[in-house]
Amino acid sequence: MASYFNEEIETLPRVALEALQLKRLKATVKRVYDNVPFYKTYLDALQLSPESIKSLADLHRLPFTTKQDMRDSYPYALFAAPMEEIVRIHASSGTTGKPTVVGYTRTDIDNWADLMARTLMTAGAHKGDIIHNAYGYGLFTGGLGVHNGAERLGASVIPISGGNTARQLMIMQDFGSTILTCTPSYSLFMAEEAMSAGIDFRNMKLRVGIFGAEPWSEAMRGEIEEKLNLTALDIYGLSEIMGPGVAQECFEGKNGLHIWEDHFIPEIIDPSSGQVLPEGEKGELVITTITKQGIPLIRYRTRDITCLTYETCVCGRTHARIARLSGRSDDMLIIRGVNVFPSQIESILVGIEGVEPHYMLIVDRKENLDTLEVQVEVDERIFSDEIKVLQGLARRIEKEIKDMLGVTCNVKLVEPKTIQRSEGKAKRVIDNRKL
Ligand code: DLL
Repeated sequence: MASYFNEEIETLPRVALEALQLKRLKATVKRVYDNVPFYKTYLDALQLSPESIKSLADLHRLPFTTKQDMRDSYPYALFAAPMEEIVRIHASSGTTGKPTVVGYTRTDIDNWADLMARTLMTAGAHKGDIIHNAYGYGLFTGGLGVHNGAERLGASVIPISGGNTARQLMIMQDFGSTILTCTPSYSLFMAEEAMSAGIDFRNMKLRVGIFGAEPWSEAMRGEIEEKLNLTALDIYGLSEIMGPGVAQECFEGKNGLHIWEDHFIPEIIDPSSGQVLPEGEKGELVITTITKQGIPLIRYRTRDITCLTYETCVCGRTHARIARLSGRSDDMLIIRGVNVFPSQIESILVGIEGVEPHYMLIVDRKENLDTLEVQVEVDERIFSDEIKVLQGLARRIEKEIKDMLGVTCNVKLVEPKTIQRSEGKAKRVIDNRKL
């Protein structure tokens, strides 16, 4: 039998769950209509008012919200609460140099902690667990999101954040960590480092790993479970909607991630037509938040590809499940946990003298760490310069990319006209990672 953080809500019969969703959806539409000019304009143009929401099916009549809308509203224009009520701000990569900004009220932070505690328990965590939280702390939602949930649950959390792997391994052993939270690729990197340091995970107390924030596969799950000697579970979330804890795979079922429907309404759409797809069909996940106050979003297009099932689950939870994510409907890459859009790199390159706007991103995974090589064409003049000048330019581009996007890369300058030109959509990315 599963243990629940909030049994009543987690096992709520679907009829009651849907009634709760409708009540909350109505309140959310009213909140954004009254407080966010963007939504008011949109709804007025469609001749929709908060009162036109009479059933959950009416959700489909509402407009989508996109990452572009968030960018156009940078930084605060989509906030539905006055700044006096916003107690936390997080951000993630946008499609240009500017990040996507989200704000949380005290109630939002409280709900998030509850949902993350529920998420951790769904993965089999309980009081007495020692949660080794190696998600990054900072503007990224991973670190603080998991942290608050662990405290809310009453577990002991180690706020180790990312990096310094040798120290991570020492602490994990000495402190008796029982649960590991980090990106799946970082867990494999830890395994590698442990191996070379002669550390055996079989002598550790880790039982469960809660891995997400980037795509991974069943094959990777197998490898992680074997190398780290634990049960590896999938966690999903995105900062626009809240952060980690939007959906979580349960320990008992280990087959799809429960999406917390008392706070979020999921839909799957055809990414090109926008049509809602039936249960079980693969498409883009769209999420409407129904309890958020700081920045409620109506039909947010996540760009993540998955499918939904409402089938009952062995764990007893009634909330729908999404399948492991199988890709994106845009060109966003996740490199060492950092979201990167090719357009962001492009906007950095165009600002640099002597560099042509022709580039190629080559992503790979070496020894379980993502690598990014940026091949950039330089103009004739620069190319005929001495090697020192070229090297200086390459280091400068690497530094600008690191400063702006937070991702380390290796820049390779190439001769003019060597990057393949395209007559249609330019191919900017070669992703050699086999996930
Ligand atoms: O990655 C929040 C998070 C932190 C989730 C810790 C899980 C654990 P963002 O930086 O806004 O937020 O990136 C969100 O990451 O739209 C997906 O494309 C991707 N992503 C998140 N979880 C998974 C997952 C956090 N389990 C974006 N599988 C999302 C595949 C994932 N991709």
